[in-house]
Amino acid sequence: RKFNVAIVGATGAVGEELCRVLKDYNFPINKLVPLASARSAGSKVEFDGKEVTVLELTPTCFEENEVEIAFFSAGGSISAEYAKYAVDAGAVVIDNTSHFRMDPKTPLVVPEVNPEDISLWKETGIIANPNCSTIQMVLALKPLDELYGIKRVDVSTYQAVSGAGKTGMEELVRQMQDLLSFKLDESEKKAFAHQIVNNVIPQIDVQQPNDFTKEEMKMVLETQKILHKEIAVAATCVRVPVLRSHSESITVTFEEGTSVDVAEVRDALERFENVEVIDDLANNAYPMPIISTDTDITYVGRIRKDVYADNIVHFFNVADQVRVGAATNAVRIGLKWIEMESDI
Ligand code: A2P
Ligand code: 11C
Repeated sequence: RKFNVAIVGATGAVGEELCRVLKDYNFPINKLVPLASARSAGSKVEFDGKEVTVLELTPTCFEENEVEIAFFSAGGSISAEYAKYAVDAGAVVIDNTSHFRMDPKTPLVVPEVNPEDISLWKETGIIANPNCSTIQMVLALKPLDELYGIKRVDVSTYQAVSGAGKTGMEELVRQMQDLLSFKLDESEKKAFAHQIVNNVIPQIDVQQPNDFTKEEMKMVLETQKILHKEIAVAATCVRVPVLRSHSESITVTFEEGTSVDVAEVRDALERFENVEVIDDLANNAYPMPIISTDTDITYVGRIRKDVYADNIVHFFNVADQVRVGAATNAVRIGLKWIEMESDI
C-alpha cells in the first residue's frame, strides 16, 4: 500500500532534503504533494528524478489532495495554523517545528530511542520531530543511560548555519565571498545577530527568563520528554560558520557509584542503531562535520573518562543537521508509523 504524502515547506532546506530522503528510504509514496506559500506555488521540486509542481498551502489543500501523511517544515506559526487542516482531512502530521513538541498530548519521537511513543499519535493526529541538537544528543545518551543510568548532562554545541534554513546557509556563503573580496562591511546580516563568517556566536534563539536561550532550553526539556526521565541538562548553544552539520561536546555524569569503563561506553555506542564511533586520537580520527555531512549517521568520538570523577565521561558528537536532525528523523518516524499504526 502506498500513501499520498505532503511536504509543507517543500522549497526550504529541510523540505528539499525530505524529497531526497523519502526517495533514499523508498518511502511508499502514491502521490507527492509539495506545498509552500503563494510565492513559490507553480515552481518545481525534484523527486525521484522528476519535477513536481509546488502547490499553495491552503486550508483545503490536504482534503483536495487526499493527503494521508503530512510532513510540516515551514516554521512554527505555519504548523500552528495549518496542522489542524491536515488532521481534519484524516492525515497524520509529522511536525518538524517546535510548536507541538512540549504539548503533553503530542508524542516527541526519535525512532531509535522512544518508538513506543508513536502509538500516542491518535490523541492529536500529530507526531513531533525534536530539535536537531536534541536528536543527535539523545541518540548517544540512550545507550549510555541503559548502560549506567544518567544523572546529569553538560553540553556545548557548535551548530551549523543550516539550522537557520536556506537564509542562514546563503548568508554564510555570501559573507565568505565578501570576506575574500574585502566587502564584508557591506555584507547583509539578516539570519544572525552578528557576522557569522570568521566568528562564533554564543546565542541561538531568544533569551529565556532563566538567562538560557530558547535553543538551550529545548535541549533540556525535549531530552527529558524523550528519555522519560528528569535528567539534569545544562546546554550552551553556539552558532559556528559550518554549513550543515552540528557538533556537540558532551559531558555525562552517571549515578553515584558508577565506575565508567571506556571500552563498555564505546561498545554500547557502537551497538546502537544509526550511531557510529570514530575514536582513534593517535591517528587524528574523530567525528567532524566534513565526515557527517550528507549522511544519516550520528558519529561519536573523543570518548574519555574524567580525570577526577569515576562516574563522568566526556565525548564529541556530530550529525548532519538537515538529515539526522530534521528530514531523516521525520522520514524514520513516518516509516515506523506505517509499520506500527497504519491499517495495512
Ligand atoms: P516559500 O518558498 O514559499 O517561502 P527555510 O527553512 O529553508 O527558510 O524554508 C522555509 C519553508 O517554509 C519554505 O519552503 C517556505 O516556502 C515555507 N514557507 C514560509 N512561509 C510560508 C507560508 N506562509 N505558507 C507556506 N509555506 C511557507
Ligand atoms: C538551529 N536548532 O540550529 C535550530 C533549528 O526547533 O526545530 C531548528 C529549530 C527547531 O538554529
